[in-house]
Amino acid sequence: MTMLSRFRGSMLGSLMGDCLGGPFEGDAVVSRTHLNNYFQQLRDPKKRLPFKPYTDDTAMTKSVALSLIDNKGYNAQDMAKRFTKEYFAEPKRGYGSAVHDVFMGLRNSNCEDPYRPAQRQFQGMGSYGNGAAMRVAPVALMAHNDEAAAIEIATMQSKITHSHKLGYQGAVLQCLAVRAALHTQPDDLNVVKFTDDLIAKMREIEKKDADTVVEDVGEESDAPWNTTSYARRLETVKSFLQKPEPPPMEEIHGLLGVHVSALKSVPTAIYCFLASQKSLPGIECNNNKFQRCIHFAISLGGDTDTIAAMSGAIAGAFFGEEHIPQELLRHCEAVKNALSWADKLCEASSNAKLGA
Ligand code: R7I
Ligand code: MG
Ligand code: MG
Ligand code: MG
Repeated sequence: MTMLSRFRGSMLGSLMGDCLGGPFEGDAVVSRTHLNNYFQQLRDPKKRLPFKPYTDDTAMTKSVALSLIDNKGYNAQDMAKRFTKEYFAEPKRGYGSAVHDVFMGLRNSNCEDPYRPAQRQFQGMGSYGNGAAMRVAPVALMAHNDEAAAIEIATMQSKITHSHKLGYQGAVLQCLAVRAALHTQPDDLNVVKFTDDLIAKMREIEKKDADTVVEDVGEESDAPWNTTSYARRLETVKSFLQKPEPPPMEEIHGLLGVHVSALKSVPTAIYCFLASQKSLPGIECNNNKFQRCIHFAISLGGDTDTIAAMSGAIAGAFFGEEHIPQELLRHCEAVKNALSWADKLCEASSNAKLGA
């Protein structure tokens, strides 16, 4: 499989998760039978169905992709301007409820300091929403040869809207997951090892990010910060993957989450990708593992567009364009645009000078 196929798969996967998951955002859970029916109808060429528009997840992914392409790397002010322009052109794409204030601040200051408005969010704490993670896949593609640059750019692009540690760390984790998928041969995937590698990387990042008090505590302790650790959440992912079947929905909701916060959605998206390598009870998918992943992600309910977009970006990078069902793609808005972002990212990534 070529890298180009994986780039295209990742951009299409993210788009499809967003478009097909969008109608269910906020539902408590979505019955798998209902979803079997939904996917069957979508695949039926005779059925005329309402078009599935993309939401903020894709609107922001577009800005990240085009900014990286046109600048041959990361340019904070340019990216902030694109986010702002995109938002005011189409504010009704389902954006998070607080992020509007960031775009107002950016517009009013002409993006002079592109990080300043985000720092004011939530009484100066910054947002820990999943908005920086949901749009990060182009960073993983652009920096597919350079992990340090991927981490740096994932962090900095987050801080334009999400300066809370959990906001940008979630984006870093999602970026690392897409990169890992890009570099894993389908026959070589070991879901536990995939998770262990991410755990090791997040431990490092969390250690570096911890304030002094936390560093003194040591990583084996039960200090409160550990309950908000991505590495810890990924341990839960691993324990779920080691069971013969996914745990009951309440356990997935309680221990991983399906929330608009990055902490309670990014590990969940990674879990959806890894769990859907095997058949899942109640999910019909014509043996297409990509479709199974999107189906499973939506079935969890909550932040369905975002969790499906994030797991779709990972699954698409892993399986490549060829595994993404055309019958489903034809319902999604902006497929041609997503393909062009992938193609340009592929070209730009080969001669990019990275570093944020
Ligand atoms: O993170 P963000 O861009 O929203 C993305 C979500 C995705 O599901 C999209 O599909 C879209 O529907 O929205 O936007 P923010 O407004 O920054 O964060 C989203 C929400 O997370 C906020 O509206 C809050 O409900 C919550 N949140 C916080 N709550 C308390 N304290 C984020 N940060 C905080 C916080 O610090
Ligand atoms: Mg959305
Ligand atoms: Mg929404
Ligand atoms: Mg969402």
